[in-house]
Amino acid sequence: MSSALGTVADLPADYYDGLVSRNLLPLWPSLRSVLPYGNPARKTRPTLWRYADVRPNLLRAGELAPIEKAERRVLVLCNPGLGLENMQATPSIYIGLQLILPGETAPNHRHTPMAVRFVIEGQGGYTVVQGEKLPMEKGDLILTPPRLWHQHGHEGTEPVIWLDALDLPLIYGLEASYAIEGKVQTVTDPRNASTTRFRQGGIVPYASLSERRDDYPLLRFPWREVRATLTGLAGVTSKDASVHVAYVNPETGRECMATLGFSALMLRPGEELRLTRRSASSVFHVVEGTGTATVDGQAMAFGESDTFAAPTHAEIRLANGSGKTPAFVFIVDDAPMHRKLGFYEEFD
Ligand code: 1HN
Repeated sequence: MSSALGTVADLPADYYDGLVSRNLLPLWPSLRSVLPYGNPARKTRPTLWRYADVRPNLLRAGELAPIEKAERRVLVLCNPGLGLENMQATPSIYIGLQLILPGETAPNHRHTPMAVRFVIEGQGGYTVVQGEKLPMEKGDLILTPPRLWHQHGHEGTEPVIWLDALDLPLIYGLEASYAIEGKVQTVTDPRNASTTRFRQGGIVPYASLSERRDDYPLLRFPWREVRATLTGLAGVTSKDASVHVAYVNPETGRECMATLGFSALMLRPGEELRLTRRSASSVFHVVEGTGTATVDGQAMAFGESDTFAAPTHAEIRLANGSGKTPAFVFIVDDAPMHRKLGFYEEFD
């Protein structure tokens, strides 16, 4: 039964002021705002960040902010609905575009938020995670799990730019976000052995069957393999099903990180797709192709390397702008967190 609840104005002013002076508040005037009926209140706006707008500003940051003065040279993709200063693409997802120039190194540290890198352009970049050197090619996904040491470097000749996705808004909101500085790591595994060990889905080192499972057995997912998998999948997927793969822990088959989830979608030539509406918020990054995203009725034309955000419970439609070539999109969402907390939902 829905009925209007009492307001602060209904209360004697001296009573209300007395509550406030004792650090107390009545719940009922605010109950509908923190717990609305039917749908959550959402401040997150469907927002598109064009790479053509970000890139020149990021390259300018390369001139304005030496790496020693920046530690990480990043422009943050801030959702205007959430307040730019809060650095949230969605309520739980932080997204930044990071630039590293030839010869630069970004110092070793570890922190409580988890991070992933998704490479946008440039050759020769690398991240070292716990001694394992992970090469960064366009489209590769690199995991830097919570509390693991990581540093970046660049052995190439052109600028390297990647997208960082972190669960920072959540961890900061928990007042649990902090970092520890470290000495430069010694590379103990120059060959990125984890990506060799788990080269192919469905085939794992035999010891995985009996050994204690690693929380993060695979730290780098090469785009070459993901793209080939999507292209193959398109050949065996019916027209009315989406061509969509998830990045998982190869030992458990479950999500590879605890809080945020990662997936890649192929839009076949001419395809128009309505995604299942669900409780999770998400960020989409275009790897290849052009098209239109319509999020809660707002149409946004996208091209290669553009990034856009969709709030929780959003209605999302994606249309490939080409009838001849496929489009590929990388997706970050907070579905793993929603699932673990017991409120993940899909609608219709
Ligand atoms: C961080 O550690 C990195 O290691 C990038 O490259 C962006 C944003 C907020 C907090 C930590 C990195 C970050 C970050």
